[in-house]
Amino acid sequence: MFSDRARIHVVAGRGGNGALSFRREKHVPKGGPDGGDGGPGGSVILVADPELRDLSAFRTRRVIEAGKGGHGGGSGRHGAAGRDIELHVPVGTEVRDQAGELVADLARPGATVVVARGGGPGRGNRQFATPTRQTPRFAEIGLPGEEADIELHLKLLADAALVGQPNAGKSSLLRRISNAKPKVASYPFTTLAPILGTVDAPDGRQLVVADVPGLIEGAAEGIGLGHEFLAHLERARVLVHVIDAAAGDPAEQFHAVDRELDAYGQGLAELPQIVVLNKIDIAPGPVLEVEDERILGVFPLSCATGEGVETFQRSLFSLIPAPAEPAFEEEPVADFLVYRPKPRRPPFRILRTDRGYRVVGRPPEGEELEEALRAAGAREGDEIAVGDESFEYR
Ligand SMILES: Nc1nc2c(ncn2[C@@H]2O[C@H](COP(=O)(O)OP(=O)(O)OP(=O)(O)O)[C@@H](O)[C@H]2O)c(=O)[nH]1
Ligand SMILES: [Mg+2]
Repeated sequence: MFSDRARIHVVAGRGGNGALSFRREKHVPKGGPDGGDGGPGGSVILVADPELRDLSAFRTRRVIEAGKGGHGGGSGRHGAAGRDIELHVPVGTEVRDQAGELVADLARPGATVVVARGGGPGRGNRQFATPTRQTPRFAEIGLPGEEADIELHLKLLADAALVGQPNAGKSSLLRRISNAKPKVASYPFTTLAPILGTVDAPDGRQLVVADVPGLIEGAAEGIGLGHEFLAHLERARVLVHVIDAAAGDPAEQFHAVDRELDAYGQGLAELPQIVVLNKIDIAPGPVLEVEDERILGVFPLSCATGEGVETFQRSLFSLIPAPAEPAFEEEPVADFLVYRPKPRRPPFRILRTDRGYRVVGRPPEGEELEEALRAAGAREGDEIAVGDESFEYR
């Protein structure tokens, strides 16, 4: 069963206690303090893994705890660092906090976010010795690790997404053009979960196309399979709108689906569309009487006979431009989105540099930026570059 949501409880490890200890040697009557520091607690880190398809791994794994830091010991022994837990999630996973605020978007393979940071270690009494206080009879205890309820929401990353009413032939089309083999049947709502297929071009270029469950009037209010799956269209660059030419006026069907996209919001109604008029084997010569600047092209075809499919497939590659990926020398950590109900502020990205982090895009200021840097894994002393300025993280 495909699972695109998960709620997990993450607990970072507590930092180990510093030791309270004095040197004991045969011929040294009053040994100095030698209590070592505790080890830092382990953190819980999410990592975007391109091998994963969904979040079903979290159905049975709800509480995730990182390791505790070890306690310090005598003779200056430091406690061991607690073990970090790296949780693998599919690429395209959005992370929200308890309040429902978007914290980070793991949209790139290898992107990471620290969702619970390990507690700081306690210092041993050796660290507190000063010329005037030679026998400190105290040590620090380690700090508790962070703990949080977080929500994961997978939004598939596809170049194009198929939309249309049930039975229009979306899955049939994906079977024709890609390596995916979704189920096809003559009843509505055959497709119950989104599926991705890869379409190959002769020149080696590839496109990822998503097939999502069919959409009917009122879907935005929860009718049919509802609009739950429309979230997977949000990140598509183009919608491939599949219409059953044998099921009545294509324009009416077009508008019916379009109204649902509009009702859902999140920019779906603004996405460019490539329209497919399917089933020309039983409804030859269909015409779409719609004037709309979002429509990049209209392709009559038949998934049953294959007629027109090749032309459509070729056009997909010319109509969908290659993604404008800015070239970054640094490694992306994650896309962070500061949630504003509307308008949605464009994401900013935090990149790892050799000395710390660089923030690109339109970062927020103050606490929000600090929070994002913290989640990216920034530690005291890291150099943070924002635009032309740079400062030290603390
Ligand atoms: N005659 C004819 N039938 C087709 C064509 N394309 C698909 N079909 C049939 O239409 C029915 C629905 O096809 P699907 O591909 O399952 O449609 P879908 O849009 O994925 O439907 P849902 O998953 O329910 O939303 C199946 O019985 C297909 O065999 C076509 O070009 N011509
Ligand atoms: Mg289907």
